[in-house]
Amino acid sequence: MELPYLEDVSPGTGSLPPRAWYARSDATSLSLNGSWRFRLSPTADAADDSFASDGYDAGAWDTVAVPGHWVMQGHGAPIYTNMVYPFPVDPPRVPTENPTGDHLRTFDLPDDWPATGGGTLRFDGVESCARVWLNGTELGEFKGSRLPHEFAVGHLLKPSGNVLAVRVHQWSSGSYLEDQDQWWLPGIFRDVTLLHRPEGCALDFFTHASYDHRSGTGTLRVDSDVDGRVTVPELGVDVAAGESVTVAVEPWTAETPRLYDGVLATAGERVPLRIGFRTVAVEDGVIKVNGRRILFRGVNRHEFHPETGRALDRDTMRTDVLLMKQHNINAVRTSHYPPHPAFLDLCDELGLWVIDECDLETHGFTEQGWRDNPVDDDRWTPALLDRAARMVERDKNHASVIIWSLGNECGTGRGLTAMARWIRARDTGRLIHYEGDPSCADTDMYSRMYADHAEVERIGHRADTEGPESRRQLPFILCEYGHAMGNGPGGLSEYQELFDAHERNQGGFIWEWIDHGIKHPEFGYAYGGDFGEELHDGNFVCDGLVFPDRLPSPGLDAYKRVIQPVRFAYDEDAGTVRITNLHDFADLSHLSFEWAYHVDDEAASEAGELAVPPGLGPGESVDLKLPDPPPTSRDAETFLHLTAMVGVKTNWTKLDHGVARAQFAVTPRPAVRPATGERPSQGAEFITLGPGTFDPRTGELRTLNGIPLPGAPRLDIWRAPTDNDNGASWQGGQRNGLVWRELGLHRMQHRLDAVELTDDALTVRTRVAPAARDIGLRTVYRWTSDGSQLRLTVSVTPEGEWTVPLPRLGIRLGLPAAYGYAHWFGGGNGEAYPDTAAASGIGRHFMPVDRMQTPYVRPQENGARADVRWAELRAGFTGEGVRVVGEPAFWFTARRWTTEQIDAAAHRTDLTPGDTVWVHLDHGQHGIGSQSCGPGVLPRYELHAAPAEFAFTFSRREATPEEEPPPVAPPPGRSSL
Ligand code: IPT
Repeated sequence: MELPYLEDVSPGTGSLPPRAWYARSDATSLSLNGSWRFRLSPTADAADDSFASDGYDAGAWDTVAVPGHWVMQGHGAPIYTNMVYPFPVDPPRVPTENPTGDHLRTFDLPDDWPATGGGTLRFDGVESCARVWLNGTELGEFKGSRLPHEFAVGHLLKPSGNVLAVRVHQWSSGSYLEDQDQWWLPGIFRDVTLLHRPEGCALDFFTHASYDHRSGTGTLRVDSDVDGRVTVPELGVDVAAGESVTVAVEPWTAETPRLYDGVLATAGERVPLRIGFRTVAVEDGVIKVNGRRILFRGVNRHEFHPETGRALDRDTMRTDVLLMKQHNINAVRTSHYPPHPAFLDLCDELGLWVIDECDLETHGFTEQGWRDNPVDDDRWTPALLDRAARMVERDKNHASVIIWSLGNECGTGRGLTAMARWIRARDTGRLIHYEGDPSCADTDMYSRMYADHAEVERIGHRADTEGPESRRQLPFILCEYGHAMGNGPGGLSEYQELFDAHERNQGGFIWEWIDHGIKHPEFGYAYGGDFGEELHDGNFVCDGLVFPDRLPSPGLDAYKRVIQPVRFAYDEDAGTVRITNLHDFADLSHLSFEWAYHVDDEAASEAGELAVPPGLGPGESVDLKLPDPPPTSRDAETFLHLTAMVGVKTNWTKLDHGVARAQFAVTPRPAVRPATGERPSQGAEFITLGPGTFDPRTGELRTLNGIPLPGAPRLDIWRAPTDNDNGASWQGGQRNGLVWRELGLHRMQHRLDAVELTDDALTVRTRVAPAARDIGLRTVYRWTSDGSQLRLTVSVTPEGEWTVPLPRLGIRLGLPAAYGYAHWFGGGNGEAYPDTAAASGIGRHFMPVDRMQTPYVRPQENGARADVRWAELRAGFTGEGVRVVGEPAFWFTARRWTTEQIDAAAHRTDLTPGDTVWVHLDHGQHGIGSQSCGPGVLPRYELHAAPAEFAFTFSRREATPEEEPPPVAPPPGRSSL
């Protein structure tokens, strides 16, 4: 049976050979973006193609914006699946129900459109298969959604009334090659442009610009299909295309993105060139650029916008690059397809290493043990080679692109080998990446995703003995790690240590940059299943370092600290700091340094500039003497703060932007004064002890300083499981979130054993345990007072066999809604958990309780602040309130809803503030880890059920009407900018 074009395995017919992409030349062009006529049909052939012929009246059709996806514009709906195909696997056939969008646009040529020459029609991206007509003549059809396709159309153009018709099928044979973990979003989602092609215009050209770090020279050769001259005025270069020239240059690196403007002039066209000189090679088993080892501090970036899907405007692309740069990120893997080419222009200009990945993934074939996998079937090889060529030809002139990636999650096969061979023959100046083949037969590096720390350490020692010997000679990267789904990822610092310790471990790319939550009137942000999909993978699509609106998450703040390019090490005895430049190329001349001593919560009592030699080269260290710390009274704490800020004009951030910081305790935390001596008294209705009144029957605290408590303090071990607590089904190890629930840790019962009054204390003895289990926690609350303060000591003794870590261990209490302003001395200002605390700095923080919430798209445990010495909840910024001092320091969380409500919520909009401020004072929190698609919590961050004792001292905080209200802290994530 002969298959129709959308189902045959060919990449298409009628288009021009792929070539270099450039935004503008002196040739005229016409953008065909804008409002197009649109008609949606349920099947590929429901409507005839007469709409493409001259004179068709589409006046009754709807309209859509191009670039755009029709499913984001009210026609049909998005579908989210991770690796399964949302249609039967029967390659290359696709379902009869195949949403098909007919697009129509009429246009006139502008008045200055030259009368001579040709024209090229360019589509930068159409998902997944398009058939194209101009003025009634069929041009051809194509697949390869995130790749450009051009057609020669000069002979068909008329001055006015041109009719461009495009039929787009959601499903095609190409869909089998595009099984990336993302929303399925059909449509013409990138630009459509008509390019004038003057006589003698440029065709394809390839800029080769290498750098010899020994001589400090660059060698330039621009190969061009058409004769021409290459000029680079700044370098005095004026040579024929194809001719090499060697001159002294400054090299391009991601840290020092030096570009030289040039021109390729053919007889009929002048094409601007942006040239970056750099040489990429593997030497001694290490990836080197310009002779130096590089370390990827990377992210995986999908193209995503919560309202327009993968149709991104230039501002959004720039925002992404700027946010990355501002968070110390130096590399992007364009998971899992070539991005809009303008994004790569930004990477060239602002400086990011790029792994450019081909638009290829066949992950769904794992469901059948990779049987019939297109990448191991010669019939599909032409389509694979077409994709490789379209990526390489389009992007080959970008300095930022240093590695080509064959695709993602395709298993193994001959087709991949064919792609690698073709790429190597075409481009000898870059390396090849592919993760899915452990033999590394086709690649220049060994790459893994989600390998745990122990494995990365083994690999670092080149002791990964399970693979072929040849692989151990290769450099290593983690193309995906640190799964940023919901709260987390945890354990990044420990990976960074392994990257720093082993030359072979050249860093990695966090999965992933952005949550793909789609803006939704009811849910806030929608994820898989919210559009009624039959088959979907839920919120697995929300696993980014930035929220859908690009607000940085605490995970991004933490990552910024973990990868900061300056290390500070304080030697308390010597009174010195060692500063190490962790850049790969740059010295420190762009940074200014400061030291400051902060005494307790007061402003710096001393601060000054730190005279770091600006010429300190990459990898070099310097020891600097610090001024002596100021004298500190017995009840204050002193911290040394060290910061590195941008001190020169840059194109990626403002002056004084913080790049690196560190904090060191100079004095120990002073002991907390004991609150004892007062005798509890039993009245008719209450037991009174200092500022507290208690229920004599239950021993529960009813009022504190006269404030009635909607929730008496009591033991709490439950947290709304995070995505990383719940883990992924295919991950090894115990999935704590599920085990906790199975054990019943979300419905602990509190049995009262005794309420005892003694001379100096009220003691309440309880046992806290889940129904149906013999495990429990003996819990004793001991209350004492000095008359004005009330101290609670909690002693916990586990009983039975606890085989799981505890989610948290602490107390929870409820305050009336008025106490909605938090003020604390401790870690902040953002969220932190034991293994995600890199960005948490001790100081005085102030925030409305509403601001302390981290808005994960799927609600889950969030918002804890680490190392808190004391916290206040005030009625108003300067109002009266409750003060609590912890012994030892504690995890502080406050919110207007309960853990149970978070646990029951599916979307942000399910959470609405109640009339209680729930306060968690935790002695311990279990770590976060990365098990939603990676390793779990490292042993050192597990919270084991073990005997524990901790105390909180409550007192009244008086209003301070004269106090200047402190500036309101920025929302989570904006703090580190
Ligand atoms: C890995 C994929 O490469 C990526 O696209 C994404 O799905 C990620 O996981 C999880 O969010 S594949 C996984 C099965 C290891």
